[in-house]
Amino acid sequence: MENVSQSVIKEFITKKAMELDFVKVGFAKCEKVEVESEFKNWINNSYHAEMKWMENYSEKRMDPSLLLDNAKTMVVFATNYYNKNNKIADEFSFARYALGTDYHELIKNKLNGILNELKEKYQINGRAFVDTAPILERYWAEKSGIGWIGKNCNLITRDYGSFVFLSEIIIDYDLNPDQKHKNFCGTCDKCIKSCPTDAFVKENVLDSKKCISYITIEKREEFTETESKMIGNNIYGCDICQDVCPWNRFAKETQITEFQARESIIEKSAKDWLEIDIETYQDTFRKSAVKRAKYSGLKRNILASAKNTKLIR
Ligand code: B12
Ligand code: SF4
Ligand code: SF4
Repeated sequence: MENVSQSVIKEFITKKAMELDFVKVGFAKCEKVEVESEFKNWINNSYHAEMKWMENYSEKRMDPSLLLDNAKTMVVFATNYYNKNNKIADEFSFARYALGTDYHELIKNKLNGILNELKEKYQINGRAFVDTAPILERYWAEKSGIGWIGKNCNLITRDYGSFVFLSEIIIDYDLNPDQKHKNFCGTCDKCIKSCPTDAFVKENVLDSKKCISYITIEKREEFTETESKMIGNNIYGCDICQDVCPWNRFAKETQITEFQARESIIEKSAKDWLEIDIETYQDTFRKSAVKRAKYSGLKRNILASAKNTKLIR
């Protein structure tokens, strides 16, 4: 490739991303992370609970340049998934990110589209990642200037708040890095104070064992008595530490139809949820991230929530 400046490639990627409904793009040098000790402490304190997979590929997580030959640049993308209404059947709460279609494949296809054009037009090679790779996505989003890591651990953007998915491409081409984002939490600590289970060990550090999101999505076995009570009325995931964040006043309803709340989810009554059978579960959650909790997991969550809200004894 000759005579193509870095800014042309950056502009090309950014323009493509906007056409594909991403709301933010940022660029960082792909190299070792600067938070190795924070991450290792998190694992050593077992704050990852039973998510044993968080212990794997440590070398790559600490240095994502090992994920691609001749890796040079980490490009980070944010996708707005905000849905205003997450009160289902009035009695229960559901994490907004799971009200629509599973984001993994949808976003990866878009990133692969960008990569194909980069290869064709500029002979640039790369790999796309969404959520599941050993990449500290929030760290890279902050470093590439998309937003900052709030005290609630979430990546917050100034224009859209924190209800954004993160994803990346790593490419074998040097591009000017953007500046790390400034932190705008200030003296606020609403998220820390509002967490119903006291899951924050301190600012920026979450003990997954106490987090409703972990308990309702990742935990495989039956609940202990304490866990049953901890989940309150949250039947899948938890948005509380984001709902209280003042920056989420800037959240805007997503324009991506696939991420809008499915009617089959928001229109079910409390009775429908309590009586949900495996066929209805499969119909309602076809191509949905909720499949991660499996039918038995969701049913377990519904029963515990229904007891907490006194719908059943
Ligand atoms: C494991 C995981 C979880 C676990 C653990 C969460 C956690 N806080 O780590 C559980 C199951 C609990 C979880 C819950 C949720 N998750 Co999750 N999860 C992940 C996953 C797969 C890995 C995260 C990770 O590496 N954690 C390890 C910790 C140590 O890393 P970290 O939180 O990023 O912390 C770093 C920084 O905070 C920094 N740091 C540490 N200490 C300090 C101190 C200071 C002062 C500073 C500045 C920095 C700093 O160093 C740490 C290591 O780099 C990512 C995808 C990915 N590959 O990154 C999605 C991801 C983080 N999850 C996501 C979502 C949407 C959620 C939920 C909102 C879902 C829900 N509604 O129920 C909740 C939010 C809970 C919360 N408050 O964090 C999104 C977040 C998008 C965003 N805007 O931030 C991600 C990025 C997935 C995606 N591709 O979009 N998740
Ligand atoms: S997701 Fe819910 S339980 Fe987890 S830290 Fe935030 S408020 Fe607490
Ligand atoms: S609630 Fe306050 S402290 Fe927490 S993430 Fe939002 S701005 Fe930061």
